[in-house]
Amino acid sequence: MRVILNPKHAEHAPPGEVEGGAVIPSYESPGRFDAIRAALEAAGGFTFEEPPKPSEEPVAAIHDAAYITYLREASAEAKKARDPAAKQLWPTVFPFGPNPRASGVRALRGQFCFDTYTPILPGTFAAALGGANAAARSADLIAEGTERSIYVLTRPPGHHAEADRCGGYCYFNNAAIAADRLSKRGRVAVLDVDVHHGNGTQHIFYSRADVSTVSIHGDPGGLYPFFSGFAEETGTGAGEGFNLNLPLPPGTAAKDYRSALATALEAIRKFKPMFLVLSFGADTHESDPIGGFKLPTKFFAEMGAAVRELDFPTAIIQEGGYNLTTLGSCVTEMLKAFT
Ligand code: SP5
Ligand code: ZN
Repeated sequence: MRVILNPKHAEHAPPGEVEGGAVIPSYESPGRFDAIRAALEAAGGFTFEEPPKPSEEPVAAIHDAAYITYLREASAEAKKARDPAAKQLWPTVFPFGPNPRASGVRALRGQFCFDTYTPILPGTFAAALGGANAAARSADLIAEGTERSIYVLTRPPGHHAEADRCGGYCYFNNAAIAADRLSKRGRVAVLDVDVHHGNGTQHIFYSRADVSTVSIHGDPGGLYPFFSGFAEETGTGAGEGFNLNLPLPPGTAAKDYRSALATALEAIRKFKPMFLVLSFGADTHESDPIGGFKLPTKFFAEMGAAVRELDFPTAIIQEGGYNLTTLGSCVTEMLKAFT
């Protein structure tokens, strides 16, 4: 299987994240990428390549121009700063209300971001752009029929990123970029199995009938992102009926996950897409430090086989997964089903 790498991922390395008013080590780290790559190399059967020289074109198809400019300029500002504190841009205020004014840089940090998990660092723009271009490349290879399935090894992840906001460790929505590119050739289903609801992907396609979004995740009543991912969210306008959320309680194990997966796959079959994008997070694993689900490693092979059986050309995009010891095996088990 061909693996498209984000060659710039390590330029984004958050020094920490805020939890309960304290700074703790960031769960989303460059070591995640290295762990996955090492596991795939050890397993064999995977070839690694970089996308062509990155451009902003894939990103502009999904994200607002002002947001892209903000990320580019804020990253450059952080790079230029001498004061170490000014090399990390954290939002502190989130403008809201009927007439929010967000022109100054401190207000913009909160206007273009919806949480405290997503700082802008000197290399954030380059790293996010590298991932977006890797996702675009994967979509193009799938669209042309060059590959039947392909995997994008990237971080930071993408599925929480909205058209005009970062959040949840995500800056550019890699899966949405891939899905939108594929949608030029035919209907696309996005299946999101990260343990967190992909609010960005849902929102981006919420009113579209040509891209259906299906997600299995922890009930947002108790799990991040808390504000999105409830079963009642089914799409709007022309997109009504093309968004399916399958929230599951904390502690969900293989048996209940299997039924939800069957429901998701059935909905995708009924939609009859030409292409599939799999937003793959391994944070459903029983060892994940923030997920709360109880899937054993061997279930990832079953998940891969079940998705493979749909038999659509598939771009697989890496999202979350935060236990560095088990992450590589989860990804490998899942991908081996496609090879
Ligand atoms: C792509 C992705 O998986 N993003 C996830 C963003 C979740 N951020 C919230 C992390 C909160 C961690 N809380 C620590 C509690 C551990 N017991
Ligand atoms: Zn996640």
